[in-house]
Amino acid sequence: MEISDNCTPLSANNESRGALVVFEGLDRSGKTSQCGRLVSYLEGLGHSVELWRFPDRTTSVGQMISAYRTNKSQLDDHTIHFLFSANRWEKRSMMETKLKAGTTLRVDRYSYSGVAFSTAKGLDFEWCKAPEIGLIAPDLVVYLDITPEKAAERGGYGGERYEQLEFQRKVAQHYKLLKDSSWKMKVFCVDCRL
Ligand code: FDM
Ligand code: MG
Repeated sequence: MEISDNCTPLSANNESRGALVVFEGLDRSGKTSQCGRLVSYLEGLGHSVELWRFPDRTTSVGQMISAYRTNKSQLDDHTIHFLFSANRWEKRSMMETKLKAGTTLRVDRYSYSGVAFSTAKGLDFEWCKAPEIGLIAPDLVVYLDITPEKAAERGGYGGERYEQLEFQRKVAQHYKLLKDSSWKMKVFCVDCRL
């Protein structure tokens, strides 16, 4: 079963609603710069668009996640998995409100990161997908397809818990298992324009 099957489609017949566009990829795959470009492009076309990212560090759950990621706290793998998911749940109603009001959300990481990173640690696939059931289904997932080796060459690599080449290789394999019909694979290119 695909992750998007677990998520709730948002009134597919409502043409005035915004789109939920998710960017996924390894750490240092270029999601953040691609995301800025897409937002500027859509704004230029007159769309209402916002840039979101998960984890969202502004919430109290997000701060617990930040402490874990920077090795300031230790948490059981299952516990941190739930925190990442809870961080999406606490933004769900705001996400629905924005989409229904016609705002397009371009989101840096979503449920696919949650499952790819936790299953790369060895957690069970079905168990990892379960807390995502009921989140809003993306309209499009753009996967930035950079190799783990190429990502590791980029500046500042290694500063965070998950930025280890061996681990990122496993994450890349697990991402490939998640690919479904909502995905568009995008080969990494520093100068690419969306
Ligand atoms: N990450 C991110 C997870 O392990 N699970 C999740 O649900 C999410 C959203 O946290 F290494 C990982 C992926 C990445 C780190 O992401 C934070 P950024 O994009 O590097 O800030
Ligand atoms: Mg990162």
